[in-house]
Amino acid sequence: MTISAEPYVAQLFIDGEWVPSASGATRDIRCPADGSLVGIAAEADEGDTDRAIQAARRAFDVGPWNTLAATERGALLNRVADFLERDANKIARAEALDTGKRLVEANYDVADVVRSFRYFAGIAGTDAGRVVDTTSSTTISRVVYDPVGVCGLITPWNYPLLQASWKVAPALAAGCTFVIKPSELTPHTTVLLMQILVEAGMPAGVGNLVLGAGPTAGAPLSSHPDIDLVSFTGGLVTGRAVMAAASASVKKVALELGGKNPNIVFADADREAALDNALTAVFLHSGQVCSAGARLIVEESIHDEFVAELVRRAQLIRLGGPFDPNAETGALISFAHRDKVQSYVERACAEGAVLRCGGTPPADSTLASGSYFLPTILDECHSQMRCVQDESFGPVMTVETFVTEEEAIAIGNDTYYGLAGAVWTQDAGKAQRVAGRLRHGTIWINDYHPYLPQAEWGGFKQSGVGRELGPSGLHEYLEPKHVYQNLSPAPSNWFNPRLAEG
Ligand code: TXE
Repeated sequence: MTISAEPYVAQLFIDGEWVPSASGATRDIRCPADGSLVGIAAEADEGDTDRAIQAARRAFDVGPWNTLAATERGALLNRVADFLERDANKIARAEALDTGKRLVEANYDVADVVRSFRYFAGIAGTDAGRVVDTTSSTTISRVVYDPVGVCGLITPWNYPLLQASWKVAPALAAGCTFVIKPSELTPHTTVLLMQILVEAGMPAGVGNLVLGAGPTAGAPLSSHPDIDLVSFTGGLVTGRAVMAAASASVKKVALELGGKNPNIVFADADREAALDNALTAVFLHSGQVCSAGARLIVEESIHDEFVAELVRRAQLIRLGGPFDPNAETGALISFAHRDKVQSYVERACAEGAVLRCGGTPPADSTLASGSYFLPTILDECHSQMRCVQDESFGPVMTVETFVTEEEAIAIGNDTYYGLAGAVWTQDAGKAQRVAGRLRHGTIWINDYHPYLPQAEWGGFKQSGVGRELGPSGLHEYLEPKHVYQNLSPAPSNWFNPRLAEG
């Protein structure tokens, strides 16, 4: 089954020009759903990225992007949102083909991207800083916000355009310039976004795009002395490498590194809502979601009945390609990633987890050319197990139990990650007590997955550094600067006034 039309051709965008890589190298982009060729992308190396960084540096140092009124930058972001809406169908299709996700999910993603641009358009210029009381009528002290400078933006493959928008929109609103490198697996929608930014009036050099592998095309964005801030979304291991490389020139660093997110279900929860959402929490986009509720922590008294019903439903989830109207979830991003998920499940079983369903690719021969993996439930787990601690980033749920509220909180916090978590109970007081003590960046009560551009997104502990979205998502790209003015200058005479005498 071939689901793509003519493959797209993706080039680098450096200093206002679409260009091939200096070496002429390219990379084939294949749809995870069936392995068909969907695109051919230029493959940059360190030299290409260096040129892109120099362009962004010049555009920042020479201006005038960083000195424009912030409201003008906001107006550009609103035009971008308009064009994204105009091209929504084309963009969603491109995202579905690169990632293998269902078109219906890609449509939601594009709508979310539009909301991100509109949110940052709206808050651009709304915080002019503050005046500080100097206790003197002859001095003025202000704290203002400067753009942080040239930003390196590195994004992954699970939500390529959405994650790009969470970085590009605030960077531009703040007056920064940037070089973005999307995942080498899913470049298409970031290319389309750059085309739209140009159409909306972004000046040459302000936004630059490099494509290719992380260690070559991406690495300079965290190590190059001309980059002032690196914002990275991806895996923990790469995130640590980015942070280490950034330390040589003491860059600002923003990291979103995923999570192993607890979904805590009390016996008094609305049973149908908790069941249904427990499935979506972990199996949405085949578990390739940083906030996936991959860790079910269920009150012991309802465990058997709850898990039996989850297993029954998980086995009914239909897998299929982006344009299959019957599909309920898609393929994993690559065969290499599927192998990783499979070995994660095998290791979990070896350490004592009980496999209740899934654990393998589907037997269905019509899915054999895609990197599909069955929804998987691993029971009888506990937090000392690697499978409970480590992210699988696949459709894999681990199940643990608790007896007391205190125990539920302790288990929910027993992780080196801290991105998100949920609590299900009809007792509002208990919900608030548990939410208050969970050490995660987002807590849902009686829900899973909603997020708002107005609310901060990011993690405690090793889930990352800094926040995206919300006012903090803009402030990542701003440097506070204290400006102090003496309206009545006079000698301070700190040293003996004789120094001033001839
Ligand atoms: O991610 P990488 P991978 C997790 C998930 C997954 C694991 C590995 O658990 O199994 O990460 O996935 C670029 N310098 N998440 O290997 O390597 C790379 O080209 C600079 C969670 O695909 O983190 C891509 O653009 N950049 C996550 C980006 O980093 C480098 C989403 C992410 O790739 C680089 C995806 C380097 N040395 C995976 N090496 C989330 N938080 O949502 C790679 N890159």
